Amino acid sequence: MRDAKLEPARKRAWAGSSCLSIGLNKNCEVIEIKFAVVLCLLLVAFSAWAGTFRDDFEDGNLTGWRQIWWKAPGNWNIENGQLVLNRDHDWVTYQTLADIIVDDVTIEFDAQIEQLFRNYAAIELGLRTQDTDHTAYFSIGRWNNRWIAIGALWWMGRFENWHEVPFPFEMGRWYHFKGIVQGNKFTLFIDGKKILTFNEGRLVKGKVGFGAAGCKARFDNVVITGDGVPDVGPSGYAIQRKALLATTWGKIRCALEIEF
Ligand SMILES: [Ca+2]
Repeated sequence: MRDAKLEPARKRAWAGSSCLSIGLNKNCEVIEIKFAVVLCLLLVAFSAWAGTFRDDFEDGNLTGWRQIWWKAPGNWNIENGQLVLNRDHDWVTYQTLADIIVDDVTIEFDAQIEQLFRNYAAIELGLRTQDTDHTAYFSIGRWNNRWIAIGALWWMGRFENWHEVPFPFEMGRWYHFKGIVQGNKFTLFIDGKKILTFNEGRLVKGKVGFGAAGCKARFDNVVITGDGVPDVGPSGYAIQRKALLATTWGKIRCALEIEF
């Protein structure tokens, strides 16, 4: 590999400084290898530990998202840089970050309800969604002819830990939704204002996403931040996956080249 090309003087200089920095000269080469491996692992680990996934849907695809639906899949389309869901069904469907499991996380996005189809019609934020029987969530919309914001746990197919407050939702108006979970605390903000919060300790990790039921809804500018979330965006994976892989490989190669 790169050892044949590495300049001896450069290698010696780095080796000397590394041994000096840890105060050891004996078995220097072994220590160097360990140091390089640790450096490599740290770089890779830090790149995976925390990040921000952004999607403004301007590239017209849903790469990186995976649908989780209750009862029936949804009809999702991207129109003019917005994600549109036509959901003439009482049960919700989500788009979640594919293959990403989170514990503490923040999800925010812009959304509106354009048309009502059912008596239950709402936009939802799914937090620590494990499957269709286990999720914590916020729901904002119409429930039995009341316009409310709900925070609850859907646990083994039942509503538990239910919290609700009146919320005068306006049809056709864009809102900025933000859901945060830290430890056991779940909090919902709408347009920067705290709407409700609740504590729940039964779900410690899961997927993160958004969706709707009983209406035609529009979504845009999704931003998800948290441990285990990759740095991607502004339009999801389509234009960034290559760059992300190149950056990660660049970090690994850099660490290896220093040593070998
Ligand atoms: Ca957009």
